[in-house]
Amino acid sequence: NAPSLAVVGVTGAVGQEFLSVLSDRDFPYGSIKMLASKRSAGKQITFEDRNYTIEELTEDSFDGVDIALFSAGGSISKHFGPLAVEKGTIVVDNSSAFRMEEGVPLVIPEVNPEAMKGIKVGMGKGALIANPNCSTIICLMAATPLHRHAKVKRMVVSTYQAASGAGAAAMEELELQTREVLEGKPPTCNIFKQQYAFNLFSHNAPILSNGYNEEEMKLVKETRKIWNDMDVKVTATCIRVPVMRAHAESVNLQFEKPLLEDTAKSILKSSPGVVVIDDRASNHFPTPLEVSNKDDVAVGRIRHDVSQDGYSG
Ligand code: 11C
Repeated sequence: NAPSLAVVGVTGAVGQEFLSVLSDRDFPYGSIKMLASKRSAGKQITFEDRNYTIEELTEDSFDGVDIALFSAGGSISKHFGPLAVEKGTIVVDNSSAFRMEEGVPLVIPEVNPEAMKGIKVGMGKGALIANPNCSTIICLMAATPLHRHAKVKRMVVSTYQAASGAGAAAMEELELQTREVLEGKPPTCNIFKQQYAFNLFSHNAPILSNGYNEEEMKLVKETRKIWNDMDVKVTATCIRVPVMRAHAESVNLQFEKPLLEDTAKSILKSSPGVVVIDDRASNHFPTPLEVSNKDDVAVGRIRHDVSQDGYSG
């Protein structure tokens, strides 16, 4: 029996991605509920040649739902996630609401599927599964295969994050601002409160008392949970760049055991969900435009760090 699904936050940027991934992967489903806020309720949506009416998310939305994909913000997840679980629904939550909660698996399927052990669709038993922040997912897709081989001691991450990470409205504002600036008009700054087009700035997440912003600390804490390694040293600097889709990152890894450049390359080439684009001769490495709308994480600029011991270039 194909499971019944619900998409919570179906009108958002991630909600729309949920639908396109379900379709691309021929995910089997018996029925699908399109859920959103009152504002969008009643609107029509077409998915796989069928018309759906968007329903308002309520406490009764999850009766008979096997799997619910949530991406409507942390407070919606906090309120409705546990209610759905009580109804026997398996909730996959894209928000940060439950990620660090003990007992909630924080999963990247290619990295730690074992964290979901015991959770089964169709048994009528609900569960919460959290997915990490997008910056963590991208980083660990590349770092984990190398970590398994040589054990990461310290990881320094710098991000170049696209508008898509901040949602559909941020993408619209980037486009609008770009037009406005080119036309010599003052840019509309509703989402980020500063000019985004032709600019870049420190990530918009709140700054914490240690001087890091929340986005940076997510990389630190989520990595430790996913790798089940409380000792791994992680630091991050997160930057928003005026790119429409696809985050980029610089990831500097220090290992416990020696790891040759060629070994790292061949490990990455054979890692599921990773593609290596690393053509030094033509200076061709991954770009956001090249990877947008694709599932794989592209890795390039793979090289031994000259500042580290053991470099013999
Ligand atoms: C961004 N990654 O690009 C963020 C947004 O914890 O899921 C997602 C925040 C989160 O702005």
